[in-house]
Amino acid sequence: MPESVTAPQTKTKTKPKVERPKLYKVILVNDDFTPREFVVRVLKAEFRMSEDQAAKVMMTAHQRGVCVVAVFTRDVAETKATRATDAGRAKGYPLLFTTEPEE
Ligand code: TYC
Repeated sequence: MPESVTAPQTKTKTKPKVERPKLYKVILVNDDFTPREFVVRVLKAEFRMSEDQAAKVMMTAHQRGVCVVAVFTRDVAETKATRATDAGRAKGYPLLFTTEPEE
């Protein structure tokens, strides 16, 4: 077959085989007992935030009740939320991180 002759195209579009994984928000919940500096320390350690980023997220939760920390796949979001919550519990603080699916 000459190079210019090609077989007829029978399929125009193929459904992508991979789907984007659903994403989950990690949410920081305010409380009246956990020290501000401790919240900032946990945000920096578990979510690799700068001092400035962590302070802003902490203050947003402090003033509004909750703040979205970051968005991850489900496993990563749940693991980080659990680790961050456990860091507070280890010090006797009621610090709470929850997860919630993105719309
Ligand atoms: N409200 C706490 C205080 O005044 C600080 C704090 C901020 C705690 C955010 C939790 O998610 C939180 N010491």
